[in-house]
Amino acid sequence: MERLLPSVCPFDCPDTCGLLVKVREQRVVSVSGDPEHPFTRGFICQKMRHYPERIHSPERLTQPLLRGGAKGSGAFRPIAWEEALDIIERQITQTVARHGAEAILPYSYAGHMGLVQRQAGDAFFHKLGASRLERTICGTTAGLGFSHSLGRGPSTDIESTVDSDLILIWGSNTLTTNLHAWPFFQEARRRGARLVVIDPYRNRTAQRADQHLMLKPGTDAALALAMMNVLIGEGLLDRDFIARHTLGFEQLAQRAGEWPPARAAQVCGLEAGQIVDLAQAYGQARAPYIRTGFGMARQSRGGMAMRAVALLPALVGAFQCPGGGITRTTGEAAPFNLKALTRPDLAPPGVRAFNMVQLGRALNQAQPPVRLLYVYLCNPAVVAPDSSQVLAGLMREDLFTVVQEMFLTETACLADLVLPSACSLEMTDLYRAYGHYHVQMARPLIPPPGQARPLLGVFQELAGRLGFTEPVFRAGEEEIISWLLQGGSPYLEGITLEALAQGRPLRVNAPANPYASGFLTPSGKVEFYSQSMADLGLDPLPEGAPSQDDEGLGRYPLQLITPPRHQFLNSTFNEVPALVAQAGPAAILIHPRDAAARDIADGQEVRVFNGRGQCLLRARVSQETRPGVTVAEGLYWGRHTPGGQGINHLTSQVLADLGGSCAFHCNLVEVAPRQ
Ligand SMILES: Nc1nc2c(c(=O)[nH]1)N[C@H]1C(S)=C(S)[C@@H](COP(=O)(O)OP(=O)(O)OC[C@H]3O[C@@H](n4cnc5c(=O)[nH]c(N)nc54)[C@H](O)[C@@H]3O)O[C@H]1N2
Ligand SMILES: Nc1nc2c(c(=O)[nH]1)N[C@H]1C(S)=C(S)[C@@H](COP(=O)(O)OP(=O)(O)OC[C@H]3O[C@@H](n4cnc5c(=O)[nH]c(N)nc54)[C@H](O)[C@@H]3O)O[C@H]1N2
Ligand SMILES: [Mo]
Repeated sequence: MERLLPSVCPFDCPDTCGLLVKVREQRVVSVSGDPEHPFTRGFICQKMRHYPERIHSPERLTQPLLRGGAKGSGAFRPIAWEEALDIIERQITQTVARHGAEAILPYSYAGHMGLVQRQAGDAFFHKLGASRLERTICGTTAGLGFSHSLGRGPSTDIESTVDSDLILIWGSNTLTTNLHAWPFFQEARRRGARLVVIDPYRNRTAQRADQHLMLKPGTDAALALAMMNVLIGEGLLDRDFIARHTLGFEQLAQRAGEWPPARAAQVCGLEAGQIVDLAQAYGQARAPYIRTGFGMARQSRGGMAMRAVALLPALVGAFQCPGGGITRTTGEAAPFNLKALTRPDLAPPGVRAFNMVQLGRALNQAQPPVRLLYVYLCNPAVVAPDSSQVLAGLMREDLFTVVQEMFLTETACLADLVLPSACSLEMTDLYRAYGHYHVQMARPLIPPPGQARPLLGVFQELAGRLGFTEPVFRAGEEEIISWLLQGGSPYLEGITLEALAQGRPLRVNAPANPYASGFLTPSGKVEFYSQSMADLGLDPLPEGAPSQDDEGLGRYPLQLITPPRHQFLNSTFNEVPALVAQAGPAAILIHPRDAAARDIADGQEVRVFNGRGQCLLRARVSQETRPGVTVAEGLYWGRHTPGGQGINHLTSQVLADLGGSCAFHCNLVEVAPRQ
């Protein structure tokens, strides 16, 4: 018998799609988009169409595996769960006894976004007194930069952009990373809106835009300041909004005065006229809208870039008009009571913390050393920067590594013990999105294969063995979800367990315009001048100096950005052969001028290198990037590249200016024909 059942896409993407899953005899036959989900609207991405292949893959892990040969040799032997849990329990108790609990480090991110399973280990590691992990790898720089200007909380609803007349997609590749926003932007275009992409290369979205401004990476703050210069100089301002809702306009005007378009044009690699045109269009639009991606924030001065861009809507009063505004994330419209699950109160005070971007340092330089690394929902051997450092750390003989995974990823290959995990269609969870306002609960539709288990049960079992007795170590998924709903946020009014249990998407109670009643900054206003930045010793005004890779300055001539490849989700889907084939060989885009200067022909294998490492890639000589800028899309597993080394061999552990994220798109490299 065949059934069509609702579920939710578990991956780290703003769209968090509502799915319809066709199940026949405990196997998933197909996955499609829920036509009744207001944001999914009946279609899904290329990746998720391959989800049945992924979860029923012959490569899926079904048993615990214990290392049977040299570290990294890939030799494992299957063992029973009891034995696996015995080993972990013994490793934990011995490590704590000999070195203290801070010698243990959990390392997890967002392989699965369900709120229960994603956070399932937190209370356990807190109670244990393990070192804390600062989960900064993705959005903290973007988040802080934005909130210093506009405050915390949700930003503009993408569904409202159908009423915009000018859409700027600024450092986001909508057609790859936020696909379901596209129909809303297209609807706006049908009604007359112009769509402009601001991005260092001609990505999929730029190819379909009305205009593409191909700026140099890391120069967005200069561009934003020059736009302000024009808006102020030409009086294209909403003076009433500025007077009532902003702080520090006079100081901002002075700073923007330092950035005439000609100066910014030099920095950004654009024509002054292009900047003037963009500013005038923005100032004259009825309801201008900006979709900021993370791209501009994955730069050494990325927090400042995000802050500068986020100030533009206030100058023209864009928040006042339906369709206008700015979107960074909508996630904060669903402020679930996560602490009930993560229990930060269980952690002893003063425990040391590691920034996850600097895993290489944590494993190689921390004193006292990390002795036990517990990885789940993350693939640091591929996704973390400065891979040679990360891999050297994972190869340490005196490090015991546990990896809870669905596949033998490159991180799992370096583990001592691998635990097989259930996937989203095999467990209960609650999902919120960072690109829309709908929350949804999913229940198991099929059993996990073999002995694979959900994360929550594994951590609870370990907690039981260590004698932890708090209710969080016993509660089931649904009970935990009921705790997450407590917290009294007006946004969650009407979101009950009973309502969620229907399995349908529910819209949170967020206002259509989240800025209608002010801004969640310290002053309650848009802060052109930020006292909290001054208090941190930072420039209180937006500042236009470009980002740069200080480690490579003067040594390597080409900039390298490393955005996602369409067929992969970070490093996920490298385990689906059809998607690897569609993604094609791992490649680097290089401008014809730079290629000619290096005797590089299209299709040739090249060596890309800097002081941090190297990788071998296929050259794609193309005008889709600008002179001086190279682009390597995607997180290919190292084993899917000719040299066995992925792109993060070239990226740096140096933290961005605010919030401690990684400057993944801020690299200097050299490219040479492969000898
Ligand atoms: N298919 C697919 N979808 C995904 C992902 C994936 O891996 N694959 N990843 C998911 C995750 S975890 C996240 S966080 C989001 C990220 O999605 P986005 O918000 O789109 O962020 P990025 O993909 O990092 O970069 C977006 C664009 O920024 C550009 N960029 C790089 N440097 C600069 C700069 O200095 N200035 C400007 N203006 N642009 C710059 C890049 O060229 C790229 O086109 O996507 C999610 N969606
Ligand atoms: N160079 C470069 N590096 C980047 C980026 C970039 O743009 N450029 N993007 C960065 C960003 S934005 C992010 S968010 C990080 C993401 O980094 P990660 O969070 O590590 O992302 P993934 O590689 O998608 O997922 C990690 C693993 O989770 C596993 N997984 C999926 N579902 C489940 C499950 O239900 N149970 C278990 N146990 N495992 C599961 C997958 O098999 C996968 O191996 O990468 C960052 N790395
Ligand atoms: Mo991310």
